[in-house]
Amino acid sequence: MLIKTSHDGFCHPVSSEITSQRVYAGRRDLIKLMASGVAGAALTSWASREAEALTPRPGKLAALPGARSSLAGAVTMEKLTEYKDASTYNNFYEFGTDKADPAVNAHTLKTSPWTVEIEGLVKKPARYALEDLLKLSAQEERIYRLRCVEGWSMVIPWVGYSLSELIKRVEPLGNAKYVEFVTQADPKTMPFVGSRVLDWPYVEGLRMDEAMHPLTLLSFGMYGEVLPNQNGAPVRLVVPWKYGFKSGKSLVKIRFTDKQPGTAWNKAAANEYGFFSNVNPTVDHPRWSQATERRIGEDGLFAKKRKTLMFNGYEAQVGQLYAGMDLKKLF
Ligand SMILES: Nc1nc2c(c(=O)[nH]1)N[C@H]1C(S)=C(S)[C@@H](COP(=O)(O)O)O[C@H]1N2
Ligand SMILES: [Mo]
Repeated sequence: MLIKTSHDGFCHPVSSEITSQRVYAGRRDLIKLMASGVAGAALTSWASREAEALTPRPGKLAALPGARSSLAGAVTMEKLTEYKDASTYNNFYEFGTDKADPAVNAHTLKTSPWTVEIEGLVKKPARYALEDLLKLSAQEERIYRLRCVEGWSMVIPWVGYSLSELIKRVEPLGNAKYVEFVTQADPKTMPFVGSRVLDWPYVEGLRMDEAMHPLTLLSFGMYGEVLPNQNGAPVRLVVPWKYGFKSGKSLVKIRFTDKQPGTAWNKAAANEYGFFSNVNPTVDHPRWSQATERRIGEDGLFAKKRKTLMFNGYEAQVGQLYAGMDLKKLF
């Protein structure tokens, strides 16, 4: 049964309905686990995970479910960050520089209609309407750690598909070596575009092999719903082994180039924010250590800082991309 509401202009199941579907799916998994005899130790973490997945959400956004990803490394078993924290503690400078600003200000972002342009060194340049982009590949749920360069991290169930699915579709030319991500910069709806904190639009970039890596996620949702504006609606990148600023929000253009793109934070301070910006506990930021991090939601008086992991814990999956590179120089 699908319960529909009409107050916000589109139809979607209410959150209680989503919840019961999840509980149902969860029970089935549990029965399977019991039957296979591996319940035991797994059970506690399974139970706490399910409890986490049931964290009450606003339920005001359209449902965007995805099948749990089976990709190696794409699902961490760590405790999820509360939806409330993930959606109220944000970096999105177009809406202000305080962590609380985006949640307060981003309601003005107009996410429909939305198009993403694919241009540059590709055989098939295209202009995708969001609706078509959403359907280009099956939506998956990936539970990724995201580690901000400022020293905090979250664990978020993102919904989307590998960026490589889109890249294969547009057929990059042989001389395409980098991918540039251009994000929305609309001074009418984004109050801080026009301020001088950054050079707008916010631009990011990846080397082609990084962009093609299956863990690089083109994301449309989180916690089973479409992205809230403050998290980069309607479409953003999530590159889990790099500092958070590499994951551009509210993408409008993806451009294939033969030169390393000039990126927003690199232009602002090249000595502090390198092009690669792989999470690396052994390479300090010039003004602070990167060896430890604070997990958002664990910041009580006695909460211990966590050790930051090489490539944010994704070394087995992505380490090979950087074989032979001096990561102190190419930070
Ligand atoms: N367009 C745009 N994208 C952006 C930013 C930004 O200011 N503008 N901030 C980045 C930074 S510094 C981080 S840590 C992540 C935060 O993502 P989240 O708010 O969804 O956790 O978004 C990144 N993407
Ligand atoms: Mo960040």
